Amino acid sequence: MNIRCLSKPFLFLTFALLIGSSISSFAQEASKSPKDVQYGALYIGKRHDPDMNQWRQMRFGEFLHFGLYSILGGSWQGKHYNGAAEWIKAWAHIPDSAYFSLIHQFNPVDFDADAWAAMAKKMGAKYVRITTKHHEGFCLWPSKYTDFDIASSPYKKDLLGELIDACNKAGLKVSLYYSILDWHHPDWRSSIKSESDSVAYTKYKKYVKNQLTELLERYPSIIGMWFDGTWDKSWKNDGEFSYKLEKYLKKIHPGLIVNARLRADEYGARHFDSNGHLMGDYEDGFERKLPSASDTAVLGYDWEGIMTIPENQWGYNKIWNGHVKTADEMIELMTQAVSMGGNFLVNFGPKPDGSFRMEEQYMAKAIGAWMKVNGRAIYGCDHAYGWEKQNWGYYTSDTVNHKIYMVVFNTPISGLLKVKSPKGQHINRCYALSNPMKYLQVENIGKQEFYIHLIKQEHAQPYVIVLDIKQDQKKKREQNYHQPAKT
Ligand code: 16Z
Repeated sequence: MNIRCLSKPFLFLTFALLIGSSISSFAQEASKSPKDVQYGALYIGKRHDPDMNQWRQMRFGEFLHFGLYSILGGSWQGKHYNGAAEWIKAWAHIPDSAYFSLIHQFNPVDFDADAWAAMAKKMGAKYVRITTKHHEGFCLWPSKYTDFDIASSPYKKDLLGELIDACNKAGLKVSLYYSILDWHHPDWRSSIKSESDSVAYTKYKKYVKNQLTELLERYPSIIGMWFDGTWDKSWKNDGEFSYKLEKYLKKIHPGLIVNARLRADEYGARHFDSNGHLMGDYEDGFERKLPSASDTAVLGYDWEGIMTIPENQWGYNKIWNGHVKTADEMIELMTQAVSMGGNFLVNFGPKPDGSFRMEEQYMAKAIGAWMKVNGRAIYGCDHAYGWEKQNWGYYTSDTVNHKIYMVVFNTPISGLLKVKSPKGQHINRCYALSNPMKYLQVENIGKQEFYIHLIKQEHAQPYVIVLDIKQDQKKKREQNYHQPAKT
């Protein structure tokens, strides 16, 4: 069997197309002349059912990449590869037989479902997403549709099921990653060039549908599916299939939350259909980067950013080269995401024995300590409509409790934080979240413009200033809108 991996330059091109497509221009262009799209968005606008509302309120989650690649940790035959560790089969041109034989070494003896759940919980995550099957094709649950699964490894047990139970017990929700691209399955194709390709790929799509049905039936508590590996022609050119698949999954699992990457419409448009409407329930293109803090284009739909701790490693890599993010940097990225109305996930790549490297343990602890004190500026918060971003950091808003949170990352030398409030919103009280009894002076310096006088100017960490807001009844802004489903 040939390695059906993609070459390096092609990968970068794909990546640019996949992640870099400008959403705003897409939406603008498409809105000019509505096209007749049969396999586009299932509905227009944001979902406001209880499942989606809950998902949006959670705001912060943990991503886990775990598979056969974890065993190699970025090394093959004495050579280390700095590319993303979960792609090592491609970087090191590992032959199928050698790579797929890794299944006989998969034995995470130190895996402790409760410990994994506790780590996510302690970090302050509200949901966990794990790779059930990455591009390599190895399944982290015992699947009746393949032997290339955990049941056939020395570990044997249902790691996925154990993790889901432990997470649920700890009060965490679970979403599952599933790759359409599959280097192992004999019927997977990147493109359809012959009748036999077509026959094979039809079988492969049946396999996908079977496995997804199996996952949803085995693990009924899961809240979402996150699809990856959908950029190949074979998949993109069958918009009808992914359209029907999204509908089917939501029918057998009502409330399921699906990322936009699953879909392509019949014109091959991905993420956003040919009329500029988001397909799936949220946009997922914000991978290792976030929209800029002034990009209002993202406010019309739900979205989620996913972040690696090192530059570009999802699966376990023994050696982290390049810049490794600190917890404070991660907290800033998370805050930025929430300030732009998005969710945020931090990725972890457990070691092959099922334990976590020190850097990851430290990251989880440090974020958790911050979230314990400041989490209310994140959970349940949204973009602060009308509050113009200032240089000290980011606003988030809790409209239920009428609070605006100022998450401060850069304290001005003057000790004065500038605030411009939108018309109709009045600052009743202002205080540091860490010291709510001590009100801070709010000096009016102009029309809707204020200086908040800090008491303390030295801060070792990002901190939160709270504004209690009173809003004029007549100026109440409509923050989110939802148009009824098209189908
Ligand atoms: C080259 O473009 C990419 C970059 C990352 C193709 C796939 C991916 C995969 C990563 O392996 C990881 O699972 C990430 C979430 N996913 C998009």
